Amino acid sequence: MADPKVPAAEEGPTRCGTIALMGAPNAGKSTLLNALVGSKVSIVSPKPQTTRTRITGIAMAERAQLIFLDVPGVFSPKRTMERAMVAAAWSGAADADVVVVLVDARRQPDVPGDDTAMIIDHLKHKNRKAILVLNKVDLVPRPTLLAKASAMTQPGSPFTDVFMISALTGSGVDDLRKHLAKISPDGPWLYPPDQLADIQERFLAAEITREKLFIALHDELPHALTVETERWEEKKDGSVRVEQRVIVTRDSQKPIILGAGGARIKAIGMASRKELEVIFGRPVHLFLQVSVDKDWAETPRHLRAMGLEAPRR
Ligand SMILES: Nc1nc2c(ncn2[C@@H]2O[C@H](COP(=O)(O)OP(=O)(O)OP(=O)(O)O)[C@@H](O)[C@H]2O)c(=O)[nH]1
Ligand SMILES: [Mg+2]
Repeated sequence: MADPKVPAAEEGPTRCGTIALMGAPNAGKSTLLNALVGSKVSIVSPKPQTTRTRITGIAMAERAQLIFLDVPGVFSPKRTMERAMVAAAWSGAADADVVVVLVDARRQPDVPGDDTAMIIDHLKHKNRKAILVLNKVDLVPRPTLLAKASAMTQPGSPFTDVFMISALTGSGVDDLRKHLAKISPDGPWLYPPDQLADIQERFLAAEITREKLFIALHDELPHALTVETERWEEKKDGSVRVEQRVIVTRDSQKPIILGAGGARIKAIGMASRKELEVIFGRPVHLFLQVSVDKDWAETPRHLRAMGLEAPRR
C-alpha cells in the first residue's frame, strides 16, 4: 500500500527544484543536507574537506520535490584531487536552479580572498542570485548574527534572502525547506517521491568507513587516505559481506591506522559496520584492509571511485 505521507504526482500540479549547498569547507553543508532530507545521506566530520564529491539528497515538501546537491567546500586547491573537488563544487552550482551559500556564523567578517568571498565573487561574476544561510547559530549570540547578516547583504551582494539556522539542532531548517519549496519551479518530479538519495550502496558504504577514519585520525592523515569498496556479496541469510580497502600515501601511515595490535582499525571497522547495519537494515560483515599507493590522489581510477572527474591539465 502507498505510504500516506508520500504525495502522489497525479494529485495536482508539481514543482521540482535543484538546490546546490555551497560554502567554505566545514560550514555544515553535509549536516544541513542530512537535516533537510531527514536521513544520513552525506558524511560529516569536524575536519574540513570531508565531502569530496557531489552527494544528491532528495526531500519532498508539499507538492515540491527538492533535489539537494551537497558539494565539497570551496577553497584554493593545490593537489589534483583538491582541484577535482573544487571543480565538483562549481559544477553543482552550475547545475542548480537555486544556490544556497552556507556560512559558519562564527566566521570573522569578510576577509577578501577567503573561501566564502570566492563563492560570492563567483556568483557576482555569473550574475546569479543566492540565498544566504548563517549556520551554527547555536554557537553565536543573536546581536552578532544580525550584524553579520546585515554586513553580508549590503547593496551589490548576490543574496535575496537570509536564513539563520542550526543544521545540528534543526533550528530554522523547516522554514528554509518551506521557502525552497515555494520558490522551486513548476515541473515534474525527477525521482520517485519516497527516494531519499541518489547514491550507490557500495559508495555510501565506503563513505561511512571514511567518516569513521576522519573522526578517529588527526592532522593530515584523513586527507591522505581514501576508501574503496572492492567486494559486495549478498548472502543467502539476508546479510551482506563487504570488503573495503583503505589506501594511504606513505608506509609510515599504515601502522597509525592499524593501531597497536590492530586495535584502531578494529574500532573503526566496528563503528562503520554498526552504522551500515542501520542504514541498510540488515547484518553486515565488514572486512578492512590497508594498503599504500603514494599516487592514489593523482590517479584517475581512484578519483573516479570517489565520484570525481580527473581535472584536465
Ligand atoms: N554547533 C554546531 N555545529 C555544527 C552545525 N552544523 C554543522 N556543525 C558541525 O560542523 C562540522 C562540519 O560539518 P559538515 O556538515 O561536515 O561540514 P561541511 O560544510 O559539509 O564540510 P566539508 O564537507 O568539509 O566541506 C561538524 O563537526 C558538524 O557537527 C551547527 O549548526 N552547530
Ligand atoms: Mg560536507
